[in-house]
Amino acid sequence: MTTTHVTEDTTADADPFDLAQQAARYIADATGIESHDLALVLGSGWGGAAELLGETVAELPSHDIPGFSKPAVHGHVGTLRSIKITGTTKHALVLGSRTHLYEGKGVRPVVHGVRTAAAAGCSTLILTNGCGGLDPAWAPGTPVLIRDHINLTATSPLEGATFVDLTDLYSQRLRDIAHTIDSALPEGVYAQFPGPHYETPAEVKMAGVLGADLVGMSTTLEAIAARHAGLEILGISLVTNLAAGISEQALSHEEVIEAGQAAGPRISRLLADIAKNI
Ligand code: 8IG
Repeated sequence: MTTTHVTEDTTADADPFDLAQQAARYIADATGIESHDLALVLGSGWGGAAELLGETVAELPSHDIPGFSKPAVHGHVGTLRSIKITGTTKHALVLGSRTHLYEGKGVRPVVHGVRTAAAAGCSTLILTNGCGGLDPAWAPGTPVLIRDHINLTATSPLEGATFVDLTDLYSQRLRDIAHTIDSALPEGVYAQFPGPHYETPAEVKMAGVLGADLVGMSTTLEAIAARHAGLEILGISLVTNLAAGISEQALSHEEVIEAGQAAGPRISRLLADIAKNI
């Protein structure tokens, strides 16, 4: 007798764009908001930003939405919120957690949230993250606008002959808006490593030689999928630690969480002010 192994995951084989459409349909039905305008992905340290954006219309556990899975990292919030942005007629979709490439589920789940945001009507996407900084002048807690990225994951969210232009991937127009809120916001190039380990000092040095100012484990694959889906993108990193070898200190996840919490009120205000002006 042969036994067949049947997994519960029926989404793995689904067309990723169909799955995003299903998720968007679910969100429209569950929130009562037929079309959203703006999506935000909240990374490490950015969890408090949603409260300042406006009035929460609905909050959905992410794992109830087609194609979404439970968050893997402590400190990440596994909900999706629909928020009416104060002082505007716009509705924001706030993704409180992301799936990381290092979870080993492949690239499709990593970019499902972004594709869902596009399917839900969003035209703008704000990607945030916590990361390591290469510039010693950027103390833990410093927010940095992403000007460009280096994708060191050796993969892409796009499949087949999908040749997408990534010039001005991180919109100059949106960076200009961010600078009207805080003209002193620095800009940098973000390099995505696969993780989950942090870099060695030699890898950080390599990233610097290649032109990176920030090192992290997210964002670039999402930005690529977002551009493909037609979204205009703003990326903001929170430097939660100096990258390995830039300071004498070893890296710890606790330190990362603490730096995020300390910077929380300031960066939440910043993000809300930017979102209101988009
Ligand atoms: I928070 O120093 C955070 N995420 N790759 N390196 C990488 N990811 C990070 C880091 C870091 N800090």
